[in-house]
Amino acid sequence: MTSQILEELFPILAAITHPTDVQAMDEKELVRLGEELRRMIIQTVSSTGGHLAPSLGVVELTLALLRVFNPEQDRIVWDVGHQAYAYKLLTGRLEKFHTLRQLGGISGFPRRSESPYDHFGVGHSSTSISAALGMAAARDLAGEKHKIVAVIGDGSMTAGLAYEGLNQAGGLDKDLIVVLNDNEMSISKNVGALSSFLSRKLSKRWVQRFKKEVESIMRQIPKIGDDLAEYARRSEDSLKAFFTPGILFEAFRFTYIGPLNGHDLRMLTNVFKQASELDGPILIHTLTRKGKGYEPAESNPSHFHGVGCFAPETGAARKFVACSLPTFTEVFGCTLCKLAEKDDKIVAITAAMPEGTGVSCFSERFPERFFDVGICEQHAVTFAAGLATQNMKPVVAIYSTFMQRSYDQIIHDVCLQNLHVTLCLDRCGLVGEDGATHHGAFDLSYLRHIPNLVIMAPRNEPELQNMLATALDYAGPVVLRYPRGLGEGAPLVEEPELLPLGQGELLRPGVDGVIVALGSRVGPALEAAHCFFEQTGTDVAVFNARFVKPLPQKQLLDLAVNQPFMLVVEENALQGGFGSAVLELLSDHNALHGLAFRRLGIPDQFIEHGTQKELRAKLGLNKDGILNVLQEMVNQGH
Ligand SMILES: Cc1ncc(C[n+]2csc(CCOP(=O)(O)OP(=O)(O)O)c2C)c(N)n1
Repeated sequence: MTSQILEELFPILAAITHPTDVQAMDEKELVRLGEELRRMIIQTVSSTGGHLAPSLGVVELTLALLRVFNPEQDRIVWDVGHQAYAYKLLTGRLEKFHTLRQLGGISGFPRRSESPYDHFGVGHSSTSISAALGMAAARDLAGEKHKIVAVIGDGSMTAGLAYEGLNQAGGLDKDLIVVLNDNEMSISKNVGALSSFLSRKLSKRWVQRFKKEVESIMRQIPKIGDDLAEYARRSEDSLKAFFTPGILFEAFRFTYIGPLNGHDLRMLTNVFKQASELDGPILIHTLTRKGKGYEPAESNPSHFHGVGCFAPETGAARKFVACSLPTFTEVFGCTLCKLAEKDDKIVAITAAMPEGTGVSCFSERFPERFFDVGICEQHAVTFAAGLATQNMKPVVAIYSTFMQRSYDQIIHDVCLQNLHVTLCLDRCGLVGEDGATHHGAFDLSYLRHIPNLVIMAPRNEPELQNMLATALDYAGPVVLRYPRGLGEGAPLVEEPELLPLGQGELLRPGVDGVIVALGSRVGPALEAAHCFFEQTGTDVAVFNARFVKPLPQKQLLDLAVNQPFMLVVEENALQGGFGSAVLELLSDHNALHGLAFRRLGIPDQFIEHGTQKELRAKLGLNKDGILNVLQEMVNQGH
């Protein structure tokens, strides 16, 4: 969009040159600005995809923050950061907003390298209070005076990390404002005891009626009854605080303000102003509606939490390629249901992502065997370990990137005790537009060295089915890693079969070299080998490793002896990944002598956002990239 069109369609937004410009605006202008922000967010996300409903829900909250705080001095720390689109638009990123989540464009999350107004980089949840508290401690050590505000959602408040932050903040008594953005939703409906506690919003009328009843009961107590009744009459505030979430936060020594209507800009601005003059830790509890101002998102906030391209007039999804193939996630979910029909020991666990990880169907079919633990990946794994000690067969479905949080639980609670827990890691490898915070680049590196663990990666849909059945049959800890998106379209099997542990399969024979590929990279490796043969007559074998642990040791050693070169391809960090495992094996067995050896994988850097296709092309992890390396190896005489 040119600046002229921007000025025509979004006149108030386009006129903003500094984030604090909103401080001089009158109410009418602010209302129009709110409308322009929403229109811009809906229009852009409809063509880029992104986190629509969370951002629409905090338009007034964002404006109120910038009415009171100056992000040039003050610090605003967003939790998860998926709701910060309005903030991006008001802090200098209007002209680049159409590049949201695109290769080379602005990120879908706050990033310190993107803007001086992004005070803390984020993408994973529940970090804001800890980070803001660190900033507060640094401010006080430097003798500075600015304000620090953390904005956290009620979903993100389900994670233990948030309470670790609250606990220390209350103990240190630092000046810090936490805004709790409560929309009663995580991605799906929020879960757990705390979420029902937070939603106990009492009307003033209810409190007054309750107070009258308490008063009359107290008056009947001989001697002290009148005094107590007088106290009860005067103490409406403490009574209300006692029955509202205030009691929880007051226990952490926060001053609690709320619950407040998070769409009432004038009132929010006043409250933020007053709070900025108070000392100590303060928690402001705001109630907002996820998807506010866009009917399709308000009525289906889960779907519009993170959404692909859609028609803005109706909200209907726009699928560029009509596709009836199931994703790996869907194949996993269906197969799990099938296996659970025959085995009532199987239970499924998700950390606040039933749709994303494909276990919604399980939750409907087997509600009593389904557990959504909230955004609590660490707890999910230890909870599964507990279930496994009682002979249940827990299956924990979590994205690779979020499973990073559970590293110690996997070692200490699961693998050390050799418990039968199946960890299903979705979104392994490059995930696309969510970018650096979300790529599943590291799981093999943070899991491969843990004793007792079996690690498998399917190349296609039926192999995923077989691996899930194998994992549930094997009485120890297993990791199953699969990518985001579609498989190859290979037909599903009716009855999954058990695979022999630590055995790969030779998919294509060849005598001029071998590609050893893992999981999602097997398909492109096969294509590259076919193409290379057609182009050059060089006949390269392709081996589907299937297992990272135990490695298909004998098969790999045989290939090393019989082939002139070996190229290992994976979609994990090269450091500590599958290729490293093969290299260690060959080195330990003196099998590298006379063998040209190369690895292809994710290099030692954080990978930005872009489509999966673009990123794979950039990193040489597609058919063409593999072909190039084959050509190089042949050119160099291996
Ligand atoms: C550690 C971690 N686990 C899971 C997620 C995926 N995730 C992103 S947003 C979200 C829900 C957050 O809910 P809330 O904080 O209430 O924000 P809302 O979207 O409702 O505004 C989840 C589970 C994540 N970002 N980080």
